[in-house]
Amino acid sequence: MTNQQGLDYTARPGSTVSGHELANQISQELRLGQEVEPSQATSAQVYKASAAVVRRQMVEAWQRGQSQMVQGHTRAVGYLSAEYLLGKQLPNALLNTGLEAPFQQAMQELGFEPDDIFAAEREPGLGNGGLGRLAACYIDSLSSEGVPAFGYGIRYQYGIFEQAFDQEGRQRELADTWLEEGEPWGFENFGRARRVSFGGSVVAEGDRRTWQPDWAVKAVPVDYMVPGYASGRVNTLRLWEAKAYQEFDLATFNQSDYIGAVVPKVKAETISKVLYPEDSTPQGKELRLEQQYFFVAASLADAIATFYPGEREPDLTTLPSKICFQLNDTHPVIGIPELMRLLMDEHGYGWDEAWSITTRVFNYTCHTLLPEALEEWPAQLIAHLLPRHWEIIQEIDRRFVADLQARQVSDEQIDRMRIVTKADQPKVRMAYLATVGGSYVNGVAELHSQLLKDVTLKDFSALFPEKFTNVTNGVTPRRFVRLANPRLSALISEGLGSDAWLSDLEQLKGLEALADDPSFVDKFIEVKRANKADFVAFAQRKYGFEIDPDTMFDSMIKRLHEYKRQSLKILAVIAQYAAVKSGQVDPRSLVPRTVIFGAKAAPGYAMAKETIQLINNVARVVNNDPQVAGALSVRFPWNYNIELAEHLIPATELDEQISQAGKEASGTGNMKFALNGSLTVGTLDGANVEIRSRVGADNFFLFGMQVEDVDRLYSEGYDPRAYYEADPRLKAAIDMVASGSFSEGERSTYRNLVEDWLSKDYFMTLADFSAYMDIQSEIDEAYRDQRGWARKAIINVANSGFFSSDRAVKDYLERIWHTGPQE
Ligand code: Z57
Repeated sequence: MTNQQGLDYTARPGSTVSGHELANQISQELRLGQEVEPSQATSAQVYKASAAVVRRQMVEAWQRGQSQMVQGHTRAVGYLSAEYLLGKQLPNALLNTGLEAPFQQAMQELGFEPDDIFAAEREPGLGNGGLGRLAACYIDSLSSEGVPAFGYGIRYQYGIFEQAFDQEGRQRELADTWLEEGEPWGFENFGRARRVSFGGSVVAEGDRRTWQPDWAVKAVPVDYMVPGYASGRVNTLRLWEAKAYQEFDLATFNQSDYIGAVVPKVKAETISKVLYPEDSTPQGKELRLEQQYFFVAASLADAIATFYPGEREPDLTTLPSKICFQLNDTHPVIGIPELMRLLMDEHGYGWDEAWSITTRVFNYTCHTLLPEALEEWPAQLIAHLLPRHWEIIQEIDRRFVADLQARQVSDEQIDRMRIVTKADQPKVRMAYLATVGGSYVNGVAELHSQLLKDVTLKDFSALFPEKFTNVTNGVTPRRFVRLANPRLSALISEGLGSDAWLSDLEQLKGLEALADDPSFVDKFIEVKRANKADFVAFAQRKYGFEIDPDTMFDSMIKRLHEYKRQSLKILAVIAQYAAVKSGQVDPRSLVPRTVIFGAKAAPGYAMAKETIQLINNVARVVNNDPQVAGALSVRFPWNYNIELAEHLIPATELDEQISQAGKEASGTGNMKFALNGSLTVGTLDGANVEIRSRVGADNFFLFGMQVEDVDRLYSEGYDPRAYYEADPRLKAAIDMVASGSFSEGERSTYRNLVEDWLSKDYFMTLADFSAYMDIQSEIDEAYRDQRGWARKAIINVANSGFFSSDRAVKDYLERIWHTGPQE
């Protein structure tokens, strides 16, 4: 039996196992693997045993896929990413392998609740936000499409920090101890360990230059299986762990220097110790460059060893037919000089041949428009840590400049385009290195790709237009619809007559006709109501919140960043509150809302942290004020992560995508919401543009300035204070913050925020405030008509099939990777 992609459904791992058989295997694993009687086992033990059993179900398909990949002739994809924000593995593995129903039966037989078992899993938070979650969606879709692929990254011992709020509402960061009690999915593959070296110098031997490093660590791969949905393919996510070659120095220990004896171990393990919590602004830290080189060097060597097994002098001119590497942002771009080094210094190729291979295997995805988010490494740091790479980068730059001169490019433009800046303290522009050293550069939404060509990489796109392309982001409907929202999934399958939409999401279009079918609309309303009730229970249990299910659930979940403008949302809430307090608005005239925020701030980002504190204190004041009780409440569940997203998105009715136009590269939360029947209030930014054009202007609450308006206002000279003076609602809100209403009378608490609003407001929150308030009234009007609202929501779902990561991966296959399913 095959599906449209010609994939073999019957090859689906696990699909032939009965519930009873699965129960036996789990019991056996509990008894023999954990030495516990099933009837005595804890949820954590059953979880661990279940994971082991499910893993075993996938082994055969995994091995088959691996050998087909090595022996076959289909170009594989190596996705190089410093982040993978995976979320829990067990429910996903069960769904993709067809073991969901047998597992339910098995749990019933053994006397456990599946949800209790799932709850025992700690989610691997090996990413910060959108970029890391995108990588996780893409490896799911690569497997689901049957494409031979590797995800390569770092197995951080501590992932994204756990967020807590203190008494004052400030963010506190705690270590994410996800490995505390072990973890059943990763397989430490010692046999594939690689040496990764650092430092030292370069020595000339005749006409050959070789690197003599002065220290090295062992990179040990921890392999995770990535089962495709109903495809029978299981790919590998290979996350590297850093270890010391000499873990323990006995001589030092014997001199009673117990700490000194483990210094090399500590130093080596530091490399994969912790995920950098910066999202979209780089931190120029030596350790971060060490992390980047560490995983990229190990991955490239691993890929070569995989495709040329046992060959001492492989013909690496064939490498581009074996694999291509996708650079997820600039973090892995050091791979370009590393492959040049491997080809020249280790395998004896000349520059031209090495360059021809290198530029054909690498492609680069840019995820940002913020100039400060493009990594630039001090040349001095690269020279110190990776002296041979520094030489190679200079030579790439020299040849590139010569090429530009040959094309009659002006000196001024050449200086703008140099990979290595001309300065006393030169820097290496990693985005430029990626653009020059690879075949394609893509942005992550239509608008973003256009702005890359027009602004960020303008000079490059003018000279090398064929390099530039777009792939609009996508999300996996398996995790974010099927698993997160089983009720809606069942309704969709009922409406469409099958569940084939899960691997062909454009089929959702068939729901459009049902938007005018009253009984379908009723069922849709009932699904949302039940999801809201679930969220209320979850939030009560987990956070102690008392949420009124009969309010509009209005959610803004994403990293805390000025450009995303959580400020705009909280100012609007404050303005509404102020209007009630001053008697201008009767709270009974409002559509009752629960405004829900989820956001982590980078630990060193002061303005973002002040915003978090403000939101928490607005929540404290508003939620305790009987005057607005029943009309307005604000909730800020801490530690926003995949689990929270999976609970909140299906329950949300209105989602906020309100970044300043031209700043959000794409956004992917917007897609998850649309697919789950939420309506968006948003600016024309990132992928919002494409969502709106697909779902239709009537079904999207658009407001605010567009990119051209922003540019114009900026060049005219933007004065935020004028907006403060002009709109009394805005003035009242800011005055309330400044006067200490949310800091027990203390006027200095939010000084930085208030000062910034009134004097800088770089992302023009104040300029968009009035339009934002006005659209909120329209939203209230629309919400009063519950059936009309549901109809719009259904149309959103029906027209969002494009935003599947399966479609995105197919676009990459066609436009960039030039490959497809394993043949
Ligand atoms: C990150 O999460 C994103 C961009 C970055 O440069 C870094 Br670093 C981290 C996000 C963008 O901000 C989103 O707009 C986009 O949807 C996401 O990457 C995935 O492309």
